[in-house]
Amino acid sequence: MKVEQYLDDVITRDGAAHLTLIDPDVQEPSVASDIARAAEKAGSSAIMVGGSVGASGGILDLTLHAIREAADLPRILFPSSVCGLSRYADAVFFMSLLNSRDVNYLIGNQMLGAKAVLEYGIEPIPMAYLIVAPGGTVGWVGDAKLIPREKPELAVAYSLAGRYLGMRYTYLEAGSGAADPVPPEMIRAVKSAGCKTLVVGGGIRDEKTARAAVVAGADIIVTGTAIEEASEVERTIAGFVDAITQ
Ligand code: 1GP
Repeated sequence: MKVEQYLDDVITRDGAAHLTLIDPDVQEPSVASDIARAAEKAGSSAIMVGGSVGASGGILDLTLHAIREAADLPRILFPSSVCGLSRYADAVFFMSLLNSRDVNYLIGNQMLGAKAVLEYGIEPIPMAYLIVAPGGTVGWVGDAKLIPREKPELAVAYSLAGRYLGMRYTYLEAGSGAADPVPPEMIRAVKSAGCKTLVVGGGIRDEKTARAAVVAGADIIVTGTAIEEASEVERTIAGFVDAITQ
């Protein structure tokens, strides 16, 4: 439980943690390495590596290598399927997309990948992954029955179900690049219902939105698109880190 314990310690110490999401399909490994270096300098707590389409095979391994050379931060896989696993990571968000209609995203890919996780020695962090409208590409790929934004009680019920199944993390996902992030009311409801570690991401583009999510109860904030599009990467990440830990 090294990476999970590390994140717990960061959250206890700083109130919240920031994770930098790198999608290997979006940039060359050399650029991923620049982002990782900037993330470490800016105080981000770990690098999440994954994406809905194309984050697998050689480019995934090369990106993980590039990140390792640039920064000492833990590298956590964020796989969309069994193809998103690699031996060159420290941990994996071992997710079940609880509101998917497709058994492959509920348990099929997990079964196919479990032996590799064991053999590679990467740390599995059990996670209830929930996709909230609008859901974006991941909602489409994962065949999610999107949780309506005005129905926090549905997110609470899924998060509780995940917790009772032994998942210590819940991830409320609005979809990468979402026009609207997860509503604070939904974050508040899920945290109030006793979620241990609550991750929120999708459409968080500015410090104010990140801060509002933490005030509502998020323990971990994930940003990808805002970093990909930033002209000054280190400053952008530092802004998020300051906003959620102040
Ligand atoms: C996507 O929640 C993450 O899975 C991050 O979303 O790219 O919108 O930051 P963004």
